[in-house]
Amino acid sequence: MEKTLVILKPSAIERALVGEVVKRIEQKGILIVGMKMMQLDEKILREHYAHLVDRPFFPMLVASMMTTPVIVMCLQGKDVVEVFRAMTGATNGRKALPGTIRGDFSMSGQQNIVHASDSVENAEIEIKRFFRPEEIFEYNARNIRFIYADDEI
Ligand code: IDP
Ligand code: MG
Repeated sequence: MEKTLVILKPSAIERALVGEVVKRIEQKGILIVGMKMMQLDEKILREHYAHLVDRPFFPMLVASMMTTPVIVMCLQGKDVVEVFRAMTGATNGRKALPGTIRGDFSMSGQQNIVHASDSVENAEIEIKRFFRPEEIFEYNARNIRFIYADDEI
């Protein structure tokens, strides 16, 4: 099944929102198949945010992502990339809709609680960037037949 990469950013750690985000993931019926705390460095952030390297806020973004350790997660589910992006909301927390993670917990364009892969292709690259293969666990929820219909699995 499809996988996506989520980062609980320093804004989630510092504001004690880890449980809140994990709760939403679990309640939705999305499976956590990898999860660990790590300290990001400039090398991995330059790679991860390569599409933003020329933007004026780039140095501030990189510095803020290194202020505390982060929690990286690999999530699994049907169409999970699109589903979790929708749960995340717009980049700027002030514009993100209420009900989304950013819409409910962020007032900032930068301190926006979570990163979520934006395409299946990028999810594959990002999972490899943050996890070793043995850190991703292949299993299924025992209640999977109550999360999905038989023809959705
Ligand atoms: P996304 O996180 O919604 O996919 P991206 O455009 O990929 O948004 O940007 C990555 C991260 O860079 C954002 O989540 C946010 O933390 C930061 N960022 C993006 N645009 C701005 C901005 O205009 N000012 C400050 N930080 C920004
Ligand atoms: Mg992005």
